Amino acid sequence: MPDKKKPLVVVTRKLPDPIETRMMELFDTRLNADDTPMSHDELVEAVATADVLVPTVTDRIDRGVIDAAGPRLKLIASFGTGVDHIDHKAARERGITVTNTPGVLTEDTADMTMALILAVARRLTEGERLVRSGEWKGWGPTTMLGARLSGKRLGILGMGRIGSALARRARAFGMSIHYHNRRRVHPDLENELEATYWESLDQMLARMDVVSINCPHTPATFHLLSERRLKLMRPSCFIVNTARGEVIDEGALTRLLIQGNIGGAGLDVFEHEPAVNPKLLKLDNVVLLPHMGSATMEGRIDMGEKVIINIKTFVDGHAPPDRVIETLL
Ligand code: 8YV
Repeated sequence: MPDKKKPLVVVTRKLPDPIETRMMELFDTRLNADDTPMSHDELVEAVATADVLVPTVTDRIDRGVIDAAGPRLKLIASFGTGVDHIDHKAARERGITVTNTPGVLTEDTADMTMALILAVARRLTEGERLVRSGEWKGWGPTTMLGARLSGKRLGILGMGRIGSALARRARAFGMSIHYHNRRRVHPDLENELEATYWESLDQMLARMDVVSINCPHTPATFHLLSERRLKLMRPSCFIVNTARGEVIDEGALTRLLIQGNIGGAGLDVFEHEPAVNPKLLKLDNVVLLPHMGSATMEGRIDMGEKVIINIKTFVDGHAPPDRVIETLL
């Protein structure tokens, strides 16, 4: 007999085994063993009876899903930091708390961002493709030349946790740090990073060698890098995105890359994931990854533990630590 006091927790995707096991011990947990993403109808069905929903970035928790929630659903404990897949207004109206898992994927995502910057500037994947193709004719003094990172300017769009962690790494590679953010960061952090603040994103974009997107996707950042802004970038500039595809106008970026108005791109996220603009696939100066910025085993376990802590504190009657406050979005 299931313990009636345990909350019914529906997990939409397969999580690491230790997390699923602990959830099974603590809650009346419904797992998704074969990891097939749930359809809209399946999500609607799940929220009708669940006390807690644990979605991921691949689940669209829109107003339709939230309106279908039964009276028991009081918590959406998302597995991930970004929360743009959830309609927060609809959740608030229904009195549903939303939590996420910030902080634990900072270092992994910053590592991947640095890896993408290196990969684009030094033509890593292009070189690898050449060797694998069997077409490599041997070393040449003017072949496979990339761009030196040391001494170059990195413009970080969004100086939050991941932006700052990226800045620390980039400094170790000899890059100088520039940033644009909704708010200027604390002087201590600015001093530590020797970072230059740009109130005007346009002004910053026009002067950078590399631009990295590290801000969340919100209504205010949708297509923040519009065609007009992308055109401000220097033709040699590289752009990397490990945040959300929607922040860049992917169509405009693709056109500008093809026209040679942008030097290269490293993209871990896409506007219409998992679809990728087919024209991007043909470009050599583009490195494409399948949204794996935070994909380490350690990170996934830390994320799962955060989800568990959020659920446990909530069902024990306390405010969960990682509540998403709508006004901060
Ligand atoms: C996660 C991410 O893997 O946390 C985020 O915001 O983009 C990813 O790195 C994903 O969201 C898990 O739901």
